[in-house]
Amino acid sequence: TALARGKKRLRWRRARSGEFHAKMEVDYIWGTSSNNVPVQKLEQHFREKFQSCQPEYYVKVPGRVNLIGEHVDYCGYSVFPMAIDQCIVVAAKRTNDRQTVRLTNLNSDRYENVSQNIADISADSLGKSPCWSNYFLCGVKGAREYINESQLKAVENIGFFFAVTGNIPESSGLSSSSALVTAAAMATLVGYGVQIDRLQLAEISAKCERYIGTAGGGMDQAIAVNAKQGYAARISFHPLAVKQYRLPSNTKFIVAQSLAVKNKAASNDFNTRVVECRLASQVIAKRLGFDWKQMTVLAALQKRSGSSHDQMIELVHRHLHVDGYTKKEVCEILSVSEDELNKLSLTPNTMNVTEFFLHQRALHVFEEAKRTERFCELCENSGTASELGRLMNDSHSSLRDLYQCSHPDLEQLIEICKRGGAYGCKLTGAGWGGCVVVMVSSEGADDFVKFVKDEFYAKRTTCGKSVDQLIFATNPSEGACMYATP
Ligand code: ADP
Ligand code: NG1
Ligand code: MG
Repeated sequence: TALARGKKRLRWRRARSGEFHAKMEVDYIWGTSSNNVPVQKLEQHFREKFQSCQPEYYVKVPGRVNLIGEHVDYCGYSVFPMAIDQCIVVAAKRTNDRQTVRLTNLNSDRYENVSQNIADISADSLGKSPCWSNYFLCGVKGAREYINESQLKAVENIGFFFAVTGNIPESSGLSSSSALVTAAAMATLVGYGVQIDRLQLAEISAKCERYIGTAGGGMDQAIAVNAKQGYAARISFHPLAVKQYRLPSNTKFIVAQSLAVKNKAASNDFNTRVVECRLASQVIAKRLGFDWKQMTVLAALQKRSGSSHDQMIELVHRHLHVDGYTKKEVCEILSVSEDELNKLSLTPNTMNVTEFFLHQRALHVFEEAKRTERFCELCENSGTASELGRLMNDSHSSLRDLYQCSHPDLEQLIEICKRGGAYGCKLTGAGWGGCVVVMVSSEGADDFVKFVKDEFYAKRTTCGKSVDQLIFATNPSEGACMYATP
């Protein structure tokens, strides 16, 4: 099938006047890697909630773990993630209920049912609350923004039934949010019968997730859509590009939850980091006499100045002081009023931040960009596990000390992983809790997992979760796919 062969285009049949073509060209063999997602239960739930209707198609989008290149995607630098088995699954059916999306979740104790007129989904309403349905509706909106006026007209009578389930540990840095948003965008486009390229699907999903309020970079959606089974990927931006990489054969990657969770859209911590990087770029640009308003990402600044990573690191030391910057000081340097700065550089939830650590954040980004390049080189040239592990350790130290996005519980877990004989370990995703990713030798993996279970999980309450869900070995999984019911 097109997807199983990894072809670039998802070839969905065009929908004509509301008629659904059940025989799609894309049908993925379901079950081979749906990793304990209860598809049967989802189908039953779908029938119960939606007048005994059967789903017409399913969409499955995986979470991801990032091996290196943390907090650099929104600065324009490459990242190195792989998709995991855990995923979001959406069961879908188009209805004649004009423009109404009805949304239900298999976990109905936790996630409320929602019914929403599609045309009323607005950026304003999505940004008001990071509730689960708003993530989904971001995806629906993103899909509709992608299609043109005449396509919109052709689908104006279509409504949807959507039922959702998933097993990506949420708010833990494995990108459950982006899997949900991307699955929603994909399910909507499939229903509309609109074709889209995988890279474009990744881009529209990254863009529409920002309606929830986080100014993310696009790594999560790019790997969720473009991952290939057995491969990690180097993802680069502007323009978006994906290069597949084999990982060293004698190693295994273990993911372990710190048990501290962090919803990224519920506080301004994530966006504060994004904005600190933006301001660092603009302040250095101003010092160098460039058009600083255009220099919103550090990679653009590097390109404009024609410098190497090391030269950028020198510029950080020369032009950015270690103490925090007040907003007033930034305004003085850039010769703008606070109102102008709000408009040019800040997000609604960072306008009241009083102190910006530009030196530390920019230093992390340039050094992490350099480490990521090195990591890719080592993967290409049979680098040793120790060399790769060292880069992961350095990445983590930098995230903890310069980026200040770790968590005390996660630090304990890191310390135990190191004692357990890891080649390398680091937090993955945005941080402030969430998961660590650990590189271990293949033959030592079982002993390592047992060690961490005894030293970390046995000493904590795990909120009813089985320990095997909290620490597991992971292999690179396949990206987003769909399945049309026969
Ligand atoms: P992550 O690191 O997992 O991406 P985020 O804070 O970005 O964490 O997003 C987590 C949010 O995504 C949750 O609060 C919830 O609203 C939504 N979410 C994740 N998984 C599911 C699911 N299975 N069902 C419904 N909503 C989900
Ligand atoms: P998580 O933790 O999965 O929400 C976030 C961003 C990524 C990236 C990482 C840090 C979103 C949707 N995701 O991931 O773009 O910046 O943090 O490397 O904003
Ligand atoms: Mg997220």
